[in-house]
Amino acid sequence: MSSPSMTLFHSPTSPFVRKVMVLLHETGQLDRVALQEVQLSPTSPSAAVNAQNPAGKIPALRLADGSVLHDSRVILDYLDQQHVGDPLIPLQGPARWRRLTLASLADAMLDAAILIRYETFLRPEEKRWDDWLTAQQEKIERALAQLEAEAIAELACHFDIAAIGVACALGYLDFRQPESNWRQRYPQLADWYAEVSQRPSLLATQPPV
Ligand SMILES: N[C@@H](CCC(=O)N[C@@H](CS)C(=O)NCC(=O)O)C(=O)O
Repeated sequence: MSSPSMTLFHSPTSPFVRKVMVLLHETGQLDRVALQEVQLSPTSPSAAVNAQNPAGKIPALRLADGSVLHDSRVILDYLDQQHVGDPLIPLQGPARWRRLTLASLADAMLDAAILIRYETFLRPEEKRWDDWLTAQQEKIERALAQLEAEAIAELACHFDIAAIGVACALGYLDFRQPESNWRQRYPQLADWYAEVSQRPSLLATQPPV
């Protein structure tokens, strides 16, 4: 086994990092990437990450030549072009735009869920803004409703970029919003997730309890 040629700035609780890890598992590339653990938040940034990604966010992926890729969408696209199996991002045609749009919807759920996390965990209680929190939660709810109504068959047909994104988003809801009971409101999504969450790539990348 050769030594890793790339370095991923990593945290086990980041759902965006998890997407990258799931793709590495699914495409057999785990041994190509060394993990550099970092702890960060918007109010306690990581100097190591800032030096690689001015946005101060993870994931960031340093390549063998020293160049750095971010954000998760770019990293997934890059890594999907580095293996010989079937691509997890369709190369062209309507499938490409549809699967990327579903993946983007999953990212939007994550953006909202992370903003909620920062608002409730980082921001001092007297400065919290309930209407803003509700608006973020509504984004998640609308996305879940659309996935339930329109995308179950598409998610079930292929574990690709769209499925990775949605699975990581649902996993993050379970991790940070365990009281949300989304399974009751979206039973088809719940059935799909129950099945895919048994994949080795998702089992191996679960956030810590
Ligand atoms: N759009 C980015 C979002 C990444 C992101 O929000 N990462 C969080 C950790 S889950 C982060 O680094 N937060 C630190 C900050 O916002 O300063 C991506 O897809 O990679």
